[in-house]
Amino acid sequence: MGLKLNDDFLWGGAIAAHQAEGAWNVGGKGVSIADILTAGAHEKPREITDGVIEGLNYPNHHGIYFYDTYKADLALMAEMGFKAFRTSIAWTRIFPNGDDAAPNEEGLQFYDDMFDEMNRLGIEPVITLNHFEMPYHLVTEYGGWSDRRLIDFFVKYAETVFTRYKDKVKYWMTHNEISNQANLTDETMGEFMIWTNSGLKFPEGTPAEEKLAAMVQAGHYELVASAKAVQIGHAINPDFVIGGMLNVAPLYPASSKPADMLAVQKARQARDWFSDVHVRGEYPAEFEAFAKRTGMRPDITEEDREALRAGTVDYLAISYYNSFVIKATSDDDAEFDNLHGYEIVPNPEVQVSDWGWAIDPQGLRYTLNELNDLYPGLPIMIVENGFGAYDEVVDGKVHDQYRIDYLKAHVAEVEKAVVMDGIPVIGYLSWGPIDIVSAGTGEMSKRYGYIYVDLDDMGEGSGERLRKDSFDWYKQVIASHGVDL
Ligand code: P53
Repeated sequence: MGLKLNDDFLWGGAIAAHQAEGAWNVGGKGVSIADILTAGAHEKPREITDGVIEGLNYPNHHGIYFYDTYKADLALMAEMGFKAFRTSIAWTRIFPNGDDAAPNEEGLQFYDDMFDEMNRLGIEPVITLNHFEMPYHLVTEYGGWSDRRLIDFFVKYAETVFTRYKDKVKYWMTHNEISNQANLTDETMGEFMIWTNSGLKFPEGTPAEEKLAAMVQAGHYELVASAKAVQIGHAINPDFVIGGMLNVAPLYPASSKPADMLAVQKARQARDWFSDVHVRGEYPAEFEAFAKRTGMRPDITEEDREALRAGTVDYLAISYYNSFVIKATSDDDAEFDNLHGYEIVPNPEVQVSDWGWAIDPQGLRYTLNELNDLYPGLPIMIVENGFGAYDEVVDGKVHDQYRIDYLKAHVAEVEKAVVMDGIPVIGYLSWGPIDIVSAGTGEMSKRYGYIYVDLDDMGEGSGERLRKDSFDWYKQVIASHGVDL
């Protein structure tokens, strides 16, 4: 038995344009930074190629053909009773190069039709402006978000779509998982994260300090762009609800050693400045001290700071998948900073998925409480959570009890956070309600869906959709307002 949530709670699911739509060069769309990512696998990073190279496997070129199938797919979401559906606008359908003088009407029309369809089905659109899919041209011509001019390109794009869809979309978020790039030294995923967030790719052997300074600069421009978009959005429609979006994961100390606890705090601060700026419009003192101490000297003007203060977000959108354990590599606390003094170690207390992601439902309740401690009363929407797993089709059925188990345990913790802890969570959108291309690995076989899509890692298959066992489970959860888990 779960705890009942209010009728207006936004149950649903979430995807991103580049992982689903395909049609990468159709309808006037330009090349995005996702279009030049090859397929990888667990612990085999996706390759970032110089442009599209013939003969390589680029899974985002086809996605699940959502560009052509969205009506039928949305009908399946409606069948599950979805109240809300999150997707992104592919920036490159609107401004194919990012610096174009005028938007591409065919791209604008495509989302007009899609949002009309959602509204017709009674499904609230929740829209991400920038989900790992900025125009590749902005990388080749400007060096991605290392260039201040990106602020204006993004703001123009945001203003264009806010104006166009002002009566069709109410819930927005600016940059997907903006703080991922703080993990830029991660051996397997670091390169991916700074690429997808900022369009930055460093030559082999670039010192970590240099990468960190570039990330801070890019992150700052992204935050200013977000804040300006928030302000413009509210001017276009005061009813808009515009959020920042972050991946959140609890960090646990490896032991009760004080150095481990301090290391946890430092690891958290290495990411939390993004949400602090989104929510409070100010850099935290710790960040300012760090920038000064390292001699980083980011380009942050007084005018930027004013923009940040004036464009704070209405809510936080979060993704939650897993938790991590942090171990101090030194007892000397003077060494702790964003790059030094700690490492991530396995957690012997929890199980992991086939991709090594820790399964930690209680960590979700912990995280929701922690966020509310940091930003009291700020609405939180969970816009990603789910279990990437291999599925097997037997006689046209997928018995995905493992996925139901994961989701059931996580939803139960969300309900406790809302009902017992009083945390203002306004929605739960699970990730990939229909199977899509994995962002991290480019695989099709890392599946999150309630709906199975018959396509494999090479893009082969009929594309047919099948309801998994979890489809009926989620339908019953939504219908019972979270009681029948
Ligand atoms: P996949 C980790 C690695 C890559 C992307 O991830 C990630 C994360 C989690 O922080 O972010 C989100 O597909 C992202 C989605 C993505 C989802 O996690 O690698 O917003 O685009 O698909 C799941 O299993």
